[in-house]
Amino acid sequence: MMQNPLWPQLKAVLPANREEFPADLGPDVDEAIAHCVKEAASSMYNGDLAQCMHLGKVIMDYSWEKLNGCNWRDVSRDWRTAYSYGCLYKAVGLCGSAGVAQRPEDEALRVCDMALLLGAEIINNVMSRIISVLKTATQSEEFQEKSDHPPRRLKRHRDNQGKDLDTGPEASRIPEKISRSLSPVLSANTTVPIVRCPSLELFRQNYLIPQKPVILEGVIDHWPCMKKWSVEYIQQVAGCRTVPVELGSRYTDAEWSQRLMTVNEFIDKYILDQPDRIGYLAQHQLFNQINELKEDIGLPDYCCLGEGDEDDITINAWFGPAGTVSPLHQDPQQNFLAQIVGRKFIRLYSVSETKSLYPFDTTLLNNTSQVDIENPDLGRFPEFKQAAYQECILRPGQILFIPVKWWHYVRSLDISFSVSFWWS
Ligand SMILES: O=C(O)CCC(=O)C(=O)O
Repeated sequence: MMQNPLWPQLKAVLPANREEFPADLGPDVDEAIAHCVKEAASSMYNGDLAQCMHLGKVIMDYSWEKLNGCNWRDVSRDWRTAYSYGCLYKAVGLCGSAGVAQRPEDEALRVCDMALLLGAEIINNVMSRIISVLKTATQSEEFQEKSDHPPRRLKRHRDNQGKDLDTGPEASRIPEKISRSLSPVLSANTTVPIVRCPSLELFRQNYLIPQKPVILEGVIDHWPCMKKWSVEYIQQVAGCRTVPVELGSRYTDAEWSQRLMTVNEFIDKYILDQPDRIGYLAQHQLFNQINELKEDIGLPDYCCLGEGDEDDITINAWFGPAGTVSPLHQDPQQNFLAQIVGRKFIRLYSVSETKSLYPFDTTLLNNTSQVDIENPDLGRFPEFKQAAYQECILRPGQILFIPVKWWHYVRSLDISFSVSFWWS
């Protein structure tokens, strides 16, 4: 088989020779698969990339069964390592041999993302280095294609003077005009207080210790995401990446599901077209997967008041159209919910109100309320109307502090991108 010009670039990010390429697996992996992992490594270094790809597929398929055969928390790390090796061989095989597919880099990128999503880290994060090579290749091809076919843009939205509201990177920053969701009217005595740049000590004394919600302003203005993030920018840095997307308006609905798709597909189908069905990129791993986005954010300084290490902070991405809903639920850590693009309506209830919020009684959903808080069925949930709450419209540049286990309901009013930090 002829070689693809990408092969030398991929080779450059791999260990220099077979001896330096570990291909070692832990004891949980069957001997036959452990043998395939070594064989594929030899094929790769001998330049037999067709065999490398074939073995990669076998390893991926076999370990896939192991990854899906039990609860995720019981899956052995050894099998996740095997899966990553399978992905590496398949990706290298796809791109190393000419003529396997028209744009083998696209499929190779998808395979590498699967390794980042489900596999374990191998060879000092080699999958991310392979992704960088593939991305550079796809971007130069896309550049070529775009010169022939101009890219799809956001639908035109004009103000009442007929001026375009959606040109350039400001497109997703004029959400009031394009909102398809109604903004509720809030009463002054239930709104969450707003404080500008409090000192660490003031935040600790007035909000963290007494566990009181507060909106912090002026704290993330310097993060690059505040200037850079727009739908176009996300397409540019992450469009070709595969991510899990939640489909359906809320995870408590029977028809709610998850699907893997590229960020471009998500944006085309759920952000630009704004169909009746909601798609939500609500992702715990997005920032580990897409480094360019991680570099645009920081950590709120107040996280240092927690007892855990920085590495223990979980950073989540929440990207979706107007109308995404996270039903009323509680989480076991403190949360800073930072709003980067668009606005969100948020309602909060303290832990002491739990009884009036009627949590589901299944183990999986016992942190989620059965009440649809914007349209409560008071016949079924009569005590709900007594529950005291606070609420707010969270705007770009603001961070909402949600104390541990406080119940929160979130509905986006615009195309919205938020980042939450769970810390203890
Ligand atoms: O923004 C959302 O939709 C949900 C955020 C949330 O639940 C969280 O950060 O814990």
